[in-house]
Amino acid sequence: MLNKTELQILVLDDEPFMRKLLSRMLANLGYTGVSACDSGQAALHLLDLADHRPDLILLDINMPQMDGVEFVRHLVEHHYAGALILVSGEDERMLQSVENLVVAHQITVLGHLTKPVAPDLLAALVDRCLTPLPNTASAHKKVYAKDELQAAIAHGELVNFYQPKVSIATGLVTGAETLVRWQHPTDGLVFPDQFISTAEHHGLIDALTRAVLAGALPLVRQWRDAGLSWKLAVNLSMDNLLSLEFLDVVVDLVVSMGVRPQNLVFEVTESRLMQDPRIALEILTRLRLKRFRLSIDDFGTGHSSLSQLRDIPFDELKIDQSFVHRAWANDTQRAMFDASLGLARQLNMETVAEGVEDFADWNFLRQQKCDVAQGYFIARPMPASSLPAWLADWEIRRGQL
Ligand code: G
Ligand code: G
Ligand code: MN
Repeated sequence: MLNKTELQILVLDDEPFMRKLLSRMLANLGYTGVSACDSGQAALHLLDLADHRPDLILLDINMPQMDGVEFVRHLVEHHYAGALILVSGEDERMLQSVENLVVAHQITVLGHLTKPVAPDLLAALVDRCLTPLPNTASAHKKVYAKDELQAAIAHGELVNFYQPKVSIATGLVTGAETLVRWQHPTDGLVFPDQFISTAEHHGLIDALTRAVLAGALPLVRQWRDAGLSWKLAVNLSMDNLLSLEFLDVVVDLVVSMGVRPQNLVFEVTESRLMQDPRIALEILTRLRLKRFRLSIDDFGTGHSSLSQLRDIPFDELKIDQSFVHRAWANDTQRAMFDASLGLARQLNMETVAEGVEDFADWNFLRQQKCDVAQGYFIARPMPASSLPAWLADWEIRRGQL
């Protein structure tokens, strides 16, 4: 890891005063390798000199010739491997969208600073360069072939994890969501983002969902036998809703396990547009008629959340984690959170907030009177065998909330 004298920092700002100010602040913090440029062109030229490659650029996004957004695109072309801090007088929303854009280019953004720059915030951000970052999404993920996944499903290599959901008013457990993982013989525990779309693409999603359900139903049965009315949620893919056979498979499985439909929730996300929505609509409506519960998942991120809400009789609305975590700190997010909550209430739906990561999130939800919370603050997804120990611990924690 680099230390303060080794780190090469470039300040890119068209205003001489800002260049001087930032350079001085950095020097006061003990950073000695600081240089400055007044334009994107000059900075790119510097970048091409092998011994002047910066590790960090403080980038002003409003510059007269080449603006910061354009500069970032050139950085990608120049294979820039360092980090960025965005500096601007623009409002928070604007800075956030530029930051999102930079992240999409797979450049590390340590954060953004609004002018006038506060020295302690600058120090906190620049210091992040000195500590190794956790592995980012840039780590390459293996893509699995159809045959391998098919064999895995057949051989029972898929295992269910469960993430508890709790009532925000009382802290009592209301149920859990089933999240599938693949216990791969050589690759270890593989997460669904690495095989669900493969399953959808190769027509394996019904077999996968059947395996998930078969694994989950005994747990619902166990809860029922213990006198608990917890509800277990299972994720459905839109591809599960392409043929009416799926409905019969689900109903047969549930009946054979002696599980009440009221205790099973189907979470549905629309990840892409459907060719024929009529079959999906029929399956969902008939599931609901049989008293299964329907939940609209990742609300606010799909293709047509509002029209789904209009057309499908959902019981529950899950507010996507991108609107939940830190909603209390971000006006835009908070507006979306409040709007989603209001919509759900008007439609008499139960509201579930996902991505509840800390006490501040929990407290915000409690004030907003959201019904149910799910997230790392309560519990991470875990194997069924870990649920009793978690519950014992939660019983203590919930008393302290
Ligand atoms: O924890 P996590 O990485 O498990 O979940 C990632 C995504 O995978 C979530 O969006 C979740 O909806 C999806 N997912 C998890 N289990 C299943 C499943 O059994 N079927 C489908 N279709 N999606 C699932
Ligand atoms: O089905 P859905 O897209 O809602 O899946 C939830 C996903 O979010 C899973 O990948 C799960 O592991 C993940 N998750 C659950 N709780 C949290 C949380 O508090 N924070 C974050 N970042 N992810 C979470
Ligand atoms: Mn879900």
